[in-house]
Amino acid sequence: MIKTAKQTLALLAGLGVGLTVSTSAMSATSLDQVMKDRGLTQKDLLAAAKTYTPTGGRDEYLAFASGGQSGQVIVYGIPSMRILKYIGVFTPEPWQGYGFDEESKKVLRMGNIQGKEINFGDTHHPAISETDGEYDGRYLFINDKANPRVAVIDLHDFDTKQIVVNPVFKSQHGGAFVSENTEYVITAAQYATPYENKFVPLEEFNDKYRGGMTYWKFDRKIGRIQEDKSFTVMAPPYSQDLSDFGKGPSHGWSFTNSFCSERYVGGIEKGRPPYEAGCSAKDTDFMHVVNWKKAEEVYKAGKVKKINGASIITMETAVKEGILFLIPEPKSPHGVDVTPDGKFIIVSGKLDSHTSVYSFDKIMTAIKNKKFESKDPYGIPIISMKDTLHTQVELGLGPLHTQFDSKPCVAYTSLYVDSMVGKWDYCKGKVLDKISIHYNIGHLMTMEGDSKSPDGKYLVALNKLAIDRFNPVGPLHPQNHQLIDISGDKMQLLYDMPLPLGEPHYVVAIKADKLKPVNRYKSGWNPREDKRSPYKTRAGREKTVKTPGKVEVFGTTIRSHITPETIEAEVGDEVIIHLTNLERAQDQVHGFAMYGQNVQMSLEPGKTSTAKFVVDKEGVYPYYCTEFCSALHLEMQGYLLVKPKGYKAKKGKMQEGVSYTQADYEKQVKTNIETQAVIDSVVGFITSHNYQDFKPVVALVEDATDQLGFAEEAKKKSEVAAAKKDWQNAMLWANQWWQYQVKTADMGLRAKTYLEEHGAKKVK
Ligand code: CUK
Ligand code: CUA
Repeated sequence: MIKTAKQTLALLAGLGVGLTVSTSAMSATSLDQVMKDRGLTQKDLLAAAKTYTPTGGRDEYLAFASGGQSGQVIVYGIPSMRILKYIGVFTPEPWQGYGFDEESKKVLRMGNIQGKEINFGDTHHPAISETDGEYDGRYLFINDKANPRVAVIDLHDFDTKQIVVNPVFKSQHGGAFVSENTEYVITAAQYATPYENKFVPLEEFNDKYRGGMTYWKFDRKIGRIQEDKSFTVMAPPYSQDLSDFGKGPSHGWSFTNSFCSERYVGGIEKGRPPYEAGCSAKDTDFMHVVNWKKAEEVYKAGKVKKINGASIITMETAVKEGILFLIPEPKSPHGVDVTPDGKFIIVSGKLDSHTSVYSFDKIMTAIKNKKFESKDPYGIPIISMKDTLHTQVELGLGPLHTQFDSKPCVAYTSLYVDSMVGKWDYCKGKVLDKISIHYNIGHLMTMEGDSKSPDGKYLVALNKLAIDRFNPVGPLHPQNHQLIDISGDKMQLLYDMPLPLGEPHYVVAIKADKLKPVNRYKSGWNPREDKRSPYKTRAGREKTVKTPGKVEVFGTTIRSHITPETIEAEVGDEVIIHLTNLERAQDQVHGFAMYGQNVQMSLEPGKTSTAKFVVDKEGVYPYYCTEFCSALHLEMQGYLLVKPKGYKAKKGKMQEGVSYTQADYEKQVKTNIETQAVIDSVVGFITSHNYQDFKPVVALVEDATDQLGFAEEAKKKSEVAAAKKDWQNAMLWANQWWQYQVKTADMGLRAKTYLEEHGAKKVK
């Protein structure tokens, strides 16, 4: 709701009277009538009541979904299923200025592949950082399958801070998953390739193409992955798929499954049967069991081979040191999920109707007793399935991924072919319940379902197809996330949420109160590097520095102007614009965009951002604020003037649209004096209450004090001009003085309303 300055004043004049306009009278229709009109059942109403979140209400959980082909992360609330944010990760995201300001370009360009700029990512699996096996809400990791990359998002501001590129893989599906204390983030190769960046004929697939698992070292203190402390365990070309870390008793171990362990190479164009035929011929594939603690020791002892600068534990070393083992698993598995107690590993083969539960204890016993059924062609010991299986359950067709309940032994598995979720007991090996979804489910997710203590409550089904569930919008349909209530014995479908942004493969949800994001930055902050920007500019210190071939602006934004309002350059100049948002109040964001330069900045309170470009054509380039930040937002504008080389300025005065008289000036001053009275009474209200106990109010008061200071300066300028009988400037400065007053009043009003609504106490 945007008020004009006059309306704001009118409201203020009433000082609270009529501010809390009562919500509209009760709707004329009864609940029964609404049910009848919309064809709703009691069951629908129950479902609605379980998800409906009244205005101003908050969600109990926040979900972080991969954005699939959008290369982003989608944040939404549960149970309301309201989307809260898209976080730019591997793809430019204009709203956040991601990929359009210099600071974020640096992050995006960390993801270059062999020098090439990549502006696309296929995000699959988000993971929240853990402490002691519990989600701690500090960081989020996400992988890119198309290009073997991992990104780090800091949940203190929901910004992408780092992208790392896997130096040896050429694809990377199985990530990101974190170990119990986020020591490592694992990613596994999918499509085997040579590790070196060179050509190797497909005829040498078995000998020269390799898969593997990379263990990215994460440094919690700095919140970044340390590439030089990360290592890769080389593996045969078995198309390693998903992974999971052990926890509790299985901490120190990780599990990665695979498909196409036939090592089949297709070639339709040469008359060979396609990949799908050759990759599903055997009955089983291999689960890779890795002792990563041991691998870490071996890496630290320097027993690695360097390829493309990365530390590689070869298969030979892995076998010799007892790091890598294989166990047959049902054909074409897609999920490998460690149970919350860390005792079992659940694998489902897409081409098998069983879900298999492996016992970590049994695996350890076999390894300790060196009881192997054979070796694979690369000398890796194979432990038999029957020695390690705890149980198998016939759940349904196309089982994929498994998640866990808060109730012991209860798991949920997605059934792709059946389009169902199966609820079952993995200890006793029995099916408990099934529910249909719409349609063809991939992953599913329960609240904090990857942690040591899942919360249960809700389950989200991430369906591959929506088909007929929503209004048609052309051949490309939105994705369908379905919310299911799992608090009772029977699952209940609550809600369909269309997601119109890529295909989110996986999502994780954390208790919302574990997240403590900031709502403003320290002044002059570069959030991408989490430090003070060298270009921080304070109010009154704005300047434009010209050097040959370069114009560098140190500017600011505040309601409602950008300083500077004109920038002059010559054709061929490099223009660098640093802007600091001086605001401190919550949600007081400005933006910056300009004609013809592909520039867009998001200036959150306190942030300093930089735009950089070369002006190669003369002309007039308007720029403006891109966020509707205030009543005079449209006036938050300016011009970049690009002159031809060697242009000589013509003599001339600014052409004014209106001339002002003494009467105009005096009228304005009278208004200003009345406005000041209003401000004084609002200030009186605030300072007579314990406003310092309310952080958002303190921020508003800080901003209001700034604006009032500017008002004072403008007032002086108007008085100086008036003394010289320069009524034009006297009137203009008097009006600017009033503009500052209006903004002061606006913030004061917001502060006052907040205090009233939050039960502030009178202190004097
Ligand atoms: S994957 Cu897409 S449904 Cu990338 Cu985890 Cu299984
Ligand atoms: Cu600042 Cu609009």
